Amino acid sequence: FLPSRDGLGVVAVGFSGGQPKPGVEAGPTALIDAGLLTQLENDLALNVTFDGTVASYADVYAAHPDDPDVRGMKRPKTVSAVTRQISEQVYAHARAGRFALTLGGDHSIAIGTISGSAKAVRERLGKEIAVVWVDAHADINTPETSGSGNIHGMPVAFLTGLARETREDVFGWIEDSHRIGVSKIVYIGLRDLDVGEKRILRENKVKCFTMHDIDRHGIGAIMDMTLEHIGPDTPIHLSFDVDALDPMWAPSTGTPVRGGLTLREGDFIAECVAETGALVAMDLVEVNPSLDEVGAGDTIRAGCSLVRCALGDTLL
Ligand code: B3U
Ligand code: MN
Ligand code: MN
Repeated sequence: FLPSRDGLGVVAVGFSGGQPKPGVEAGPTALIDAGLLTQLENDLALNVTFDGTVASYADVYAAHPDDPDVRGMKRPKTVSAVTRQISEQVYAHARAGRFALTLGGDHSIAIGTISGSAKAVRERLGKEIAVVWVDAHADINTPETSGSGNIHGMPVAFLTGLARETREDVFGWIEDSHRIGVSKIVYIGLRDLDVGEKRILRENKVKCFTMHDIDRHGIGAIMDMTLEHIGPDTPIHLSFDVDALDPMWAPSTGTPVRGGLTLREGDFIAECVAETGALVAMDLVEVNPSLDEVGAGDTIRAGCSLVRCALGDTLL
């Protein structure tokens, strides 16, 4: 089984509304200006489909001038409308057999990317995707467990159905075909979890490899266990939050947490999922070049490296 790949579709999401810090909307432009797409086209000979626009969602913001909290969620209608749009874009790429690469933006956008790939892969290959979520955080708060109300801390809850809403304009558009089972997620790099999130992860027996596990077993064994849990013949969506890397390598991100992955460990994770031949989509999120301007170049270079590795650049 190999999900035959017919080129690469790029979605550039200049969106920061899932969290309070401005600047992360400039992530995609910074990555593209650093030459990421040229590298993929020239060095990896990928056939890139990209409309050349970094969406700013001015129309969505204008349509929701005041976007009052719903169940404590901040900017719920804006985030819902943006992620719904992304879901359709990723779906279109994946349905056509293209690898869907989404450049963020904050991690709330994974509500769109993963729902889009889950639906497309169900239709195209008759399979449920697995998700490798690489992050310092689990982003699995429900609106009720979240202390911050920031939706970038909730995408996994909405994608698994642990959080649900009936209002169509507040994520009620998410259908069963968009969802993934909790057993299909593997976390790598966790080190900053809320109390409610720990309970959710335990109660649902979610596969988690924390920094402690990486220290104990080494990243090689962790990747063996990750791919063993996922099993063969399973299309994989890699959602990579750059804050999984230690701030030494990626300081320009909204919520850096010390004690993270080295650059090599991050690249190795991407290389191992690429090696399976089953990777169908990747998100790279939370690159915020306006935070720690001294380290922005390092952060962007690290982001470009992770994407190249996930697309097979470092495999012989
Ligand atoms: N768990 C916290 C903090 C957080 C989650 N994701 C990031 N930060 N980047 C929350 O707000 O839900
Ligand atoms: Mn995240
Ligand atoms: Mn994070």
